[in-house]
Amino acid sequence: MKLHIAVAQMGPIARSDTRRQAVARLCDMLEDAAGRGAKWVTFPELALTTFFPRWTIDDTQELESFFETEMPGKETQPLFDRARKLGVGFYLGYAEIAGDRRFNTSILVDSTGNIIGKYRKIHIPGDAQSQDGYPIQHLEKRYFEVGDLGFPVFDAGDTRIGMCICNDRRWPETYRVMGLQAVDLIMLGYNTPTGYGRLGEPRHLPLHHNHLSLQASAYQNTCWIAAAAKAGVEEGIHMIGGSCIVAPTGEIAVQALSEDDEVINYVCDMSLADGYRGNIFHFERHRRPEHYRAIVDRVGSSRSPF
Ligand code: CDV
Repeated sequence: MKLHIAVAQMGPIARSDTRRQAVARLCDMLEDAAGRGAKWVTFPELALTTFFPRWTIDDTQELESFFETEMPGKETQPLFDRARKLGVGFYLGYAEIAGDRRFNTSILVDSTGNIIGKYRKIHIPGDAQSQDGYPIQHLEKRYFEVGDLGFPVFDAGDTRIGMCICNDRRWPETYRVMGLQAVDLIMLGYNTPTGYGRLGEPRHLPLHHNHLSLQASAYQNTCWIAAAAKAGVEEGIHMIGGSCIVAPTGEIAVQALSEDDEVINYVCDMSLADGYRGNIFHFERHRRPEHYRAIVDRVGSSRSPF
């Protein structure tokens, strides 16, 4: 079976940009992807606003202006309408308020404009308080709870689709839990700054680690991965691009070249996974879960330097 998919990378979104402006950009890229024949489009993490967790925001009203209370809401409805008109499904990342709980969320919307899946980010990186001495703050732990939905996989026609969000892509457990549910395609969005974390890290490394994680995971879990960045200089912080579609061979099939709004697309041969699933990664025959106890029993290795 062939599945034509697209990834819609976004350039920066300014703090002052409105939802209407962001949604118009998403609609334009949906149109572009559909025009090329794509049936699914992956948008970035927090695709409706700037990456607000880079700031300490104490004003509740301002903070809540970055969150969605309903999906679709008045301002996001046009994206759903456009998807239905074009007959294209999509993944969308956004900040969700559910009662008094806040999550970093993604949804899977089918080609009739219906939400068929929801995921809430599990690996929440960064800190709850801003850290002295770090040029880039990353305060997701201040604003988001750990997701409570696990890593579900959804049936979308003949394709089993899973989702994760940004930092999740660095953790092998993310993919293996979905691999064990026979996932065919994992969609994910990310916002990754250059220069976060280890001080003095060479500037090329974040992009290298991005592709390293995606390529190894697609191969080891015999699935396609569609990964969409928010890229470019957003509010003074450089965000990596490198949005891509990765094959179960571990190869990058296609990659964005710009750090701006850019659609990339690829006709995926879904049978590429079969050779691996039937042999080297035949899970039932070769996995040895009796030796993997530590993965669920232990959280860390107690060798953390801090
Ligand atoms: N949005 C993210 O989850 N960003 C992290 C940063 C903090 C490194 C990432 O893993 O890319």
